Amino acid sequence: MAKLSDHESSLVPKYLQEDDLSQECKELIPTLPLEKGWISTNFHQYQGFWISTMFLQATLSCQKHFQALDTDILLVTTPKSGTTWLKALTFALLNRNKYPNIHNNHPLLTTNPHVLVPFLEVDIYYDKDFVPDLKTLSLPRLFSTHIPYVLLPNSIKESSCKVVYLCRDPKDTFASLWHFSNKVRPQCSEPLPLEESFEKFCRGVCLFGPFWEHVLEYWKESLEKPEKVMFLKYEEMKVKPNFYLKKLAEFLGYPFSKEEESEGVVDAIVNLCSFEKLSNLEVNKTGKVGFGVENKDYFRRGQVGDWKNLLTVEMVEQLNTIVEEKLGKHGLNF
Ligand code: PAP
Repeated sequence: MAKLSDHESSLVPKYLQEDDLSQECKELIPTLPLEKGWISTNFHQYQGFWISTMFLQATLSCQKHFQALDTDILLVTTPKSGTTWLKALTFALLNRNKYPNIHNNHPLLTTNPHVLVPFLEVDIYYDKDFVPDLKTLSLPRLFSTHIPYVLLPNSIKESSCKVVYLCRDPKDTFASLWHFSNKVRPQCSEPLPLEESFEKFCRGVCLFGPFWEHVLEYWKESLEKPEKVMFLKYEEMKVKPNFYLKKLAEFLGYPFSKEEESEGVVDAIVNLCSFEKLSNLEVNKTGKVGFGVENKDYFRRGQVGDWKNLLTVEMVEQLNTIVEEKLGKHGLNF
């Protein structure tokens, strides 16, 4: 790809700037299988997972530089599995004493959840020349990532930090991903043909895919180390958000007291973080997150089963069969 001039670079959102690569990445890329990306130009298959050029570089940088603390909390998802929601809920629960007045003055009322909880690969390690000092952050440090388990920095696996994994019915994940990709693709590009994108998703070719391998790794970890990895499902959280928020608080070591429950703190956090509330805030209707995606693009419908408005009967059968074969035998169903 030809290098952009400074002026051109300033017009292109950060997530589409792909020409400023580390030497390590430049040497690695030609050795990896290649596919066309959904949003970015390319995907590279690294240790079994399809990753865009810049996220590959950021993943390598994260592996090299990130030092987990025992008190850290890491929120993990495949893209479009409910990341924004999980970030909001976890931020609000950890900071409930700092911001007791949820209806006035709460950061989530004026700041997008992605700004409050940075992604390791999107916000922290994206730039090849800059490794931020994370020692000054207040504890517990809260980060998020889409990085597959196999590619996480060792210190995350070896420390006692907590990992919260949220997954979503792959049919809705695919639908959300397809809509999102069409919104944030470079302006001059055509919309992604649905059939072609679906075929790629079924082959595992999507950001940090295959979807099922990503989910399975964290599912197995959660079974082996339930004190370290908590596994949540979007659909279950939609049905019983209060129940799962309390479970999350217990898992993280910040349980709600009886007084807090009777004072309605759990309800207040669930309401504040609901799709209806967040998507209607001015901050989430305007503005952009640091890497250039518009805040509003993180809020579409926020429903379970919206795939029914997109997928054909044949597509549903095909995806259900794959998911049953890959995940059903491990006890994971949607
Ligand atoms: P990311 O992985 O790219 O960060 P993520 O937040 O997982 O994004 O994806 C957005 C999806 O979560 C959208 O789903 P949809 O396309 O099916 O509508 C978005 O609507 C949904 N979402 C965002 N905020 C919430 C929320 N507070 N509650 C439930 N769903 C939400």
